[in-house]
Amino acid sequence: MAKEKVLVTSALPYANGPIHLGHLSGAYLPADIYVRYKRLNGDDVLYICGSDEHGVPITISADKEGVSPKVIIDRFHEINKKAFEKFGMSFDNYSRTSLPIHHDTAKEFFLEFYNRGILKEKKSHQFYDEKAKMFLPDRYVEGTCPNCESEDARGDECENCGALYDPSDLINPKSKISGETPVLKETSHWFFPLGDYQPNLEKYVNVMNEKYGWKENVMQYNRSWFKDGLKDRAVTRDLDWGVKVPLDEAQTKVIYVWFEAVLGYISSTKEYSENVGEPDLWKKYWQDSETKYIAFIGKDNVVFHCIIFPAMLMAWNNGEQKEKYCLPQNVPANEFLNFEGKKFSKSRNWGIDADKFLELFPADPLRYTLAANLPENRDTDFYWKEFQLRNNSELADILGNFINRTFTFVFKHFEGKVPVLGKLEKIDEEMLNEISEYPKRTGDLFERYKVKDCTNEIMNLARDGNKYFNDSEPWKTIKSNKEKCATTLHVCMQAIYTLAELFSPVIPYTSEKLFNMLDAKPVAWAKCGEPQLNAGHQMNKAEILFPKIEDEVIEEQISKLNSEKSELPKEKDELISYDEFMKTKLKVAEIISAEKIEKSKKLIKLKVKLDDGERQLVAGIAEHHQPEDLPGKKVVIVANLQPAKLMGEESQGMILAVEKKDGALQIITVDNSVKNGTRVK
Ligand code: B3M
Ligand code: ZN
Repeated sequence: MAKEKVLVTSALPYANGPIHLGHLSGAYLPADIYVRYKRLNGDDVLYICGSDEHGVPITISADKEGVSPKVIIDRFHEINKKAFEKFGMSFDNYSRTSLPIHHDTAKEFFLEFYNRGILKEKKSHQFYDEKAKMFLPDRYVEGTCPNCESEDARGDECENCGALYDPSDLINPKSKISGETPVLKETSHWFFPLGDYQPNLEKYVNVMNEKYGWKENVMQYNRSWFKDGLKDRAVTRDLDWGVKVPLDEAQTKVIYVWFEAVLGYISSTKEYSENVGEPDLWKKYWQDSETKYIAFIGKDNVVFHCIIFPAMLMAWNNGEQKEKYCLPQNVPANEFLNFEGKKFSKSRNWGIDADKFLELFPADPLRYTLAANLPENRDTDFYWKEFQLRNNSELADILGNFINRTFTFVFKHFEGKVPVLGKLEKIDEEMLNEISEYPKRTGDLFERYKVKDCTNEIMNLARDGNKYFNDSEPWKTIKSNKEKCATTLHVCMQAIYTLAELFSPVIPYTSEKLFNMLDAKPVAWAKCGEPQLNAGHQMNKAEILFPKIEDEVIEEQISKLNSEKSELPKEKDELISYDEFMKTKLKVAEIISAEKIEKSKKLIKLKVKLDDGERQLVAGIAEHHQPEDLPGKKVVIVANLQPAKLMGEESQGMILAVEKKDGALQIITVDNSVKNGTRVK
C-alpha cells in the first residue's frame, strides 16, 4: 500500500481530574496502538492531543476547592501528561488550550465566521444569579426535572430519566453558586447555523461511511441527530473563564468550550510545528487533501467530532481563502469501559486513576489487558481478577513461556546463537508459513481499527509457537537429531522476532526489551514475518518479561475498593399504618408492548393491560431491559399515581423495579397465572 500521510487525534481530556482506565480504553490506547502500527508500517504519522482547559467542568472543580481555574488546570495538565507518558502514549505533541496559540486559533475561526455573517446574534433569556452577579451556565442550575420530577436534576439533562431540556424548564430552579433562585435575564449570544449544514453533513457522513466503513454505533448517533434536525448552536457563553469573544460588545463573554476545544487539535499541531522549527508544517497535515485524518474519541463526543467540527471546517472551507482544512476520514468512537461491573464514578470512589494504577503495576500488562477487551462495539468491563489472569495466564504463561523456553534451549545447546536452519519438515514449513502471513492479517485488522481482535490474534501466534515447540520435541531431538533440533529453534527464533514487532504497538516496553534480547531492530511491518535472524546471530541474555501478579496483591485491590466505596447514608425506615399503605394501589399488569423513546438513554414506553383496560407507562429501564424482552411479562405497577409527562409521553403509573448489586435495574415480575389487575396486599 502506498505510504499514507496520517493525522491522528485523541479527544482532549478536561484538565479537571485524573485520567482513569475508562478514558484510556476510549480515545487513547486504541489511537496509540494504531499510531505505533502506522509508524512501523512506514506511514507519515502525526499524533496530536492536549488538555482541554476551559469549560464548566473546570470552573465547577475550581469552585469546589475555592481556587482559580488556573490552579486546577495546571495541576491536572501535569498529572495527566505524566500518566500518559508512563502509560506509553506516543503523542507527537500534548498541548493545552489555555495557551495563546490556541486562543488565537479559536478567535481566528470565530472572526472568520462572524465577519462572513455566518454567525447569527440572537437574544435569549438565561438564568442570572443576582447574588453571585453572574449568568449561570446550564450545569450551574439545578431543580426538579420537568419530566420525571426527580430532585436535583441538572440544568440541561436529567440523569434520572435522560430528558434533555432548557434550564428554564426546570421546576423550582436554584443556582448552584449561591443557592438562590435565579432570575431570567436577557442576554445575547452568537449562534452557528448548524442546520444550514445538515444536507452537506449527511452527505459527508454517508460518503465516509461507504468509503471507509464508519462504526455502526457512530452511524446510529449521527442518524438520530440528523433525524431530529440539526439546530442552531450558541457558540458564546456569559462566562469569564475561557477564550474571550473577540468583539468589543462581548467583553463579558467567552467562546463556548466545545466550539474552541475541537480547534485545539489544530493549535496543538501549530505548536508542534513551532517546536520542531517548521512553523508551517501543520499546514502539510491540516491543509492537504491527501491527509488521512482519524479522530479517536469516546461515544459521548460523537456529535462534536462527526457533525459540529466538520460543519465548522466546511464553513471555513466555503470561504474565499485558498487553504482548505481536511475533515475526519474516520471517527472510530469506542463505547465505555466499566469497572468491576459498574460505571466509573469519582463521587462513589469507584474506579482507579491511571497514575495510581501505574504506581502499582507496569504499563504493558495494563495495555494488553485493556487492548484485549476494548469496548469497541459495546460497553465492556475491567475486573482485577481478569487483569491478573491476562498477565499470568497469557502474557507470562503463553508469550513469556514461549520466549523463555526457546532462549533457554538456545543458550544451553547453541551458545545463545541462532541455530542453523536444516531440512524442513511439514511442521516447520507450516509454522514458517503461518509466521509469514501474520503481518498482513494483523495489519488489515489495525487498518480497520479492530484493535481488540488484532491483539487477540497476535497472542494466537504465541499459542501456535508453543504448540510447534511441543510438537517438535526439541528436548528429544537434541539427543537424537541435533540438526532437527536446530531447525526447530531457528523457526522459534523467527516467530519470536515477529512477535516482538507485532506486539510492539500493544506492549511497547516489552517489545523493546525483546528486541534487546534478540540484539535486533524492527523492520517494516510488512517484512516482519520474513526470516530476519541469520544463523549464528548472537542473542543477549533473556530477562523475565512478565513477573506473575500474586493473589494477595489483587485481593488487596478488591478489598480496598469495597471498603473505600463511599457508603450512602442509610435511609431511616419511617413506620406507616396498614391503611396508609393501602392508599397506594399496587396492581399486577401484563406488558402488551414496549419501545424505546427516541433521544432518551433511559426511557421505554410500555403498554400494559389491567382488569380495567390498557394504559401507557414510561419507565427508566432502557439501560437494563431490551424492549423486545418485555411483552408478556406480568409486572407490578403503582396504579393510582398521578399521570406525568416524560419526554412528551404520558405515564399513567409506575412500574416497580429493584436495583441489583451491580447497579442494574430489574423489574419485579409475578407468575403468569396471576390475573391482571390483582392487587398486591
Ligand atoms: N474535553 C470532553 C471529554 O473530555 C472534551 C473532549 C474535547 S475533544 C476536542 O470527554
Ligand atoms: Zn427526569
